[in-house]
Order: sequence, then structure tokens, then C-alpha cells
Amino acid sequence: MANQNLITLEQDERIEAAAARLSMDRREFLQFCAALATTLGLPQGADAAVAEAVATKKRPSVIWLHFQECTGCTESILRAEHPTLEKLILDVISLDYHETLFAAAGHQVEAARKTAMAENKGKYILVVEGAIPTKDGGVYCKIGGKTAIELLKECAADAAAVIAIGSCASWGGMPSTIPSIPGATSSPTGSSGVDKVLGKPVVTIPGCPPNPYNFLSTVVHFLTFGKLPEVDDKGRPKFAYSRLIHENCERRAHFDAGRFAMEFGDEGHRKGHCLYKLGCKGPETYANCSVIMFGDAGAGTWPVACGHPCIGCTEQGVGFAKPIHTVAKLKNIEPSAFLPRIVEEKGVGASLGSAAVLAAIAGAAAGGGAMVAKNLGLSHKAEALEEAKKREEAKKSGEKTEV
Ligand code: FSX
Ligand code: SF4
Ligand code: F3S
Repeated sequence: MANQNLITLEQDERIEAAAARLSMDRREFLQFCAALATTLGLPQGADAAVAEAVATKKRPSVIWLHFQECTGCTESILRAEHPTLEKLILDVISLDYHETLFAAAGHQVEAARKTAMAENKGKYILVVEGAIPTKDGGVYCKIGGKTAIELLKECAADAAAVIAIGSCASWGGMPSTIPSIPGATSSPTGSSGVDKVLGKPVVTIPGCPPNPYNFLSTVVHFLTFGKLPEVDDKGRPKFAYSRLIHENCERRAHFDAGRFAMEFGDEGHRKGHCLYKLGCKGPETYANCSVIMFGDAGAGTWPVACGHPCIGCTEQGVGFAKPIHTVAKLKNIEPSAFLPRIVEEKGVGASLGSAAVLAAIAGAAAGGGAMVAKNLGLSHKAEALEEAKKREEAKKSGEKTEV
């Protein structure tokens, strides 16, 4: 059913002006705001509030700090494609300090940060990209003569909200990897997350790089309701990080049916089968990559769709901690509610769907899990049988040639 509020807004001059700023037509702008409201899990009617806020509210001042990182978070925001997501982000916020994007340098840029902080005292959003080195008094990262620890504390003191963007800022990410040398208990520079250094929880948007859409949605929530969205126990907005990748993965039916890629480039891999046995961490990683994808460039723009296992980059203790090719812990075996049901092509055993029904009848919830385990083993068997069959056929055709 059409949303009356949005239809009313379509005639609004403020909406027209906002759409023009973004080189969109009014309808595109409203559709985009409606999509943002849906991503945020807001109730019907909230899309109009989002559109009004984006079109009319004063852009919050954002101070963006860079510490130990690769600048991928910033890059992912700037590379956001159609419909000009990066334009929208830069239209929604007033980016008053950002070392990578500033043309100015040295004292000028320091002055810009101090002015923005003074003018927006208690109102600005502090965004932190990169981990904070804490070893040896923080000497491993200094900007303008100050350590990352000092800068972070100074800028956080008068911020209305602090957002740690990327896995590095969220918990230390890649720089916090402990080297595999005897006796090592921390990374060489003691890289840490923003919350540890500030001693208080902050909103985190992990991912290496994080999805720019999740950042935009978080800021739009702040703009519309004056507060940050609800978060989980790791500070991640629930609208984006409450589901396992495995729950909404396009390869899920293959997992449930026991069809796996066993090696990069093998038949299973070429056919788009499940990447679990190549080390996909989707079953223990909470993120919405499979649903919103990256770059807004259409289907297939997320790791698993490109043929690479998820490495769990949004999940502390998984990304950069577990070796890429170790198999993931299965956290939830419930099949997806909206992806196609399992189709058994190879006849390698009962599907998870039927297993779940059987389990329900028997009152044994573990039944589904047992069937998954059975399928995980069966795929090895199926692969081995297939290989043997191929060898047999090759042998036969060889014999024929000789005759
Ligand atoms: Fe890089 Fe950002 Fe990874 Fe870290 O994203 S993409 S290393 S999360 O801080 O720049
Ligand atoms: Fe998708 Fe990975 Fe789960 Fe397989 S294991 S269904 S590739 S998320
Ligand atoms: Fe990262 Fe996995 Fe998504 S590697 S980008 S959490 S699919």
C-alpha cells in the first residue's frame, strides 16, 4: 500500500531542494530514504521522518580521526556508487576534520579541528578510524605531536557521540593480530579499540572495510531521532549486525544440501556451491553483507558471491584471529526464512528442511544438526565417488583410443 506521508512529502519544496543537491529526482530521493528506514528496521511511516530529517535538519559536525589503519574505511565510503551514496553521506554530515580528505595541512588543519570542536561543543560526532597503539605510552602513532591516545581522549571529551568505524577502531582489528612467535601475547604496538582506551562503550561499525551504508544509516538515525541506534553487547547497531551471514547467504541451500566447494576452482566452486569447507566464517559472523552488499553496484558484490569465503571481518575473535581456512563454528542451523528451499540434486541425504520436520516430530531439536553433520561428511564421500567415476571414465576412453 502506498505510504501517504511519503506521497505528501513528494510535493514538498524542501524535498525537491534536497534531491537537487544530490542530483536525484524527488522520487529517487524519497525511495532512498524509505530504503534507509527499512534498513534501520523502523516502523511504517518512519520513512517520512527520515526523509524530512535528511532534507531539513542541520548537518551534524563530524570530526574524523585516523590512527592505525589502511584508510579502507574512508575509501569504502568514497567509492560508494550509485545513487551517489558518498554524496549523500557528505550531504548528511558536515565533515569538519578529516586528515585524508583535507586539502590543508599542518597547523591549518589542527586549527580547523579545534575550531570545529569549540563551535560544536557537546554536539559533534566523533568518528574514529583505525586502532590505537597503547604500548610504550602510545609512541607508535603520533599526529601533530600528540599520541593517538591523547588525541582520542581530547576529541571524545566534548563529543555528543563516538562512533568507531571499521574493525581496527572497534577492537583493534588487523593491527591487533598477535604474531605467531613464542611468548607473544599482544600485537607489537598493543593495538586497541576505542572503547578500551576511553574506558566506556561506543557504537562500533566493524568490517574491514565496513559497509558505508551501515555508517550512513547510523548517522541518519542520529539525525532523525537525536540518538544513536540500539546496539548489541559489542556496540554494533542491531539493525545491521543481529543476523549471521549464514542465515541470509545465497549459497545457503547448497550448505543445507551438503554441496560444497572443496578446493578453489574445483567443480563445486565453479558451480557456486557453499564455501564452508574452504573456511567460510559466515556461520559465526554477524553482519548484513549478504543482504545489502557493497558499492551498490548490483548482485554479487560481497565476498561470498565473488567466490571467496567470508573471513569474519566484522567479528572479534574470528576475523584476523582464526586462520582463513579453518572451518567455522556453526552457531545456528535454522534455514533462512526467505531464501529458496533446498533442492536435492545429488541425492546425498535428506535436506535440512526435511530433517528439521523430522526433528520436530521426534521432539529432538538436535536432529537437524545431526543431518547437517551427516551432509558435511557426505559431501566428502560424494566428491570422492565423483572423482573415482571420472577416473573410471577417463580410463575407459583411454582404452577405446588405444583400440
Ligand atoms: Fe583498513 Fe579502516 Fe580495515 Fe581497519 O577499515 S579496511 S585496516 S578495518 O580501519 O582502513
Ligand atoms: Fe554461505 Fe558461507 Fe554459510 Fe556457505 S558457509 S552458506 S558460503 S555463509
Ligand atoms: Fe567481512 Fe565476511 Fe562481510 S569477510 S565483508 S563479514 S562477508
